[in-house]
Amino acid sequence: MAGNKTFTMIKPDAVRNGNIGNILAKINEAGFRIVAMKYTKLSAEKAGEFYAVHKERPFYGELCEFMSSGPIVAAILEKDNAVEDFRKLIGATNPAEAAPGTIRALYATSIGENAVHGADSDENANIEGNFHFASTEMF
Ligand code: DAT
Ligand code: MG
Repeated sequence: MAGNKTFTMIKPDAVRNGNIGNILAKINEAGFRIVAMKYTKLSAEKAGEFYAVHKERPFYGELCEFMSSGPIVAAILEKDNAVEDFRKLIGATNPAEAAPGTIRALYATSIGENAVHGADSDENANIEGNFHFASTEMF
């Protein structure tokens, strides 16, 4: 059975472009409840740890540099079928391929700077949520 929580980050490009409010509004309109949320910044080392699954990919260095280039908003979200529904809401990794109306179609600038992160499985949602939040920060 699909779980009811996912993990997201509003990435440094979207924060710099003033889109925190717009993105949170889309998340809210889509029926997600915020379980935990913080405005924070990743060190290059922490970004590297978060994206360790991609460390053999050619874009890994660029990805870690970008994700530590400015503040982000990290959040745990709750809804039925959260992981899959949130991936639908954000759209494809490459904004040029993201469906109209999705968060990446609206606010991403490029495949590397694509406005939001969304966990890709229940297991990763749990790992990523625990990476950013202590259980006492979840409501
Ligand atoms: P997603 O974020 O849609 O789950 P992913 O897990 O494949 O995509 O990649 C993680 C992030 O890495 C992605 O959001 C942006 C960056 N990335 C992926 N493919 C890339 C590429 N071809 N060039 C540059 N950055 C890339
Ligand atoms: Mg991914």
